[in-house]
Amino acid sequence: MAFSNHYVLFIAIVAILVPSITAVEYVVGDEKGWTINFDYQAWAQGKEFHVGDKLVFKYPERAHNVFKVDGVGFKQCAPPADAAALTTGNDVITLTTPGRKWYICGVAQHCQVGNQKLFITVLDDDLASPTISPSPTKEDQPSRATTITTTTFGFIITTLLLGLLFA
Ligand SMILES: [Cu+2]
Repeated sequence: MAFSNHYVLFIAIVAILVPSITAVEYVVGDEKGWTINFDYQAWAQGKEFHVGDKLVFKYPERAHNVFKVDGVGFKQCAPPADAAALTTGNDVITLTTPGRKWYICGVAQHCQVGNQKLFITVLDDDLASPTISPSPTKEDQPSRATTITTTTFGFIITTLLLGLLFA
């Protein structure tokens, strides 16, 4: 039966793509990007970071970099000796595990003096979802990146479905 085949395919596609649709891409610092003299704690406040979401660090190449550090490295503005920095100027970090995450800039005194450091807590969706209240906080955080991602995936799904229907 052609119809039931399509139906199974449809369910499979939705099951694969739904987590991608709901993932949020956060441009750190929004239009200011990753820079000095910006309050990244204020920026992170009120945002909910979930496993699967992405952080995008944007800055002019070579002006800054991104080190993922631990709590001590964050406090001391010191990346681990063996750590490699992200340096492309458009560094995307996917939040793959829940818990606390720390990021600093390792260029000159940007972290110490310029306060170029970010601390976030990534929520575990498996634990968080039953307790999520129907509060209107989602409306506070429609970033441009989210819209673009959702639109792109919506387009892909539509295209796939049309392809299936007319196959
Ligand atoms: Cu910097």
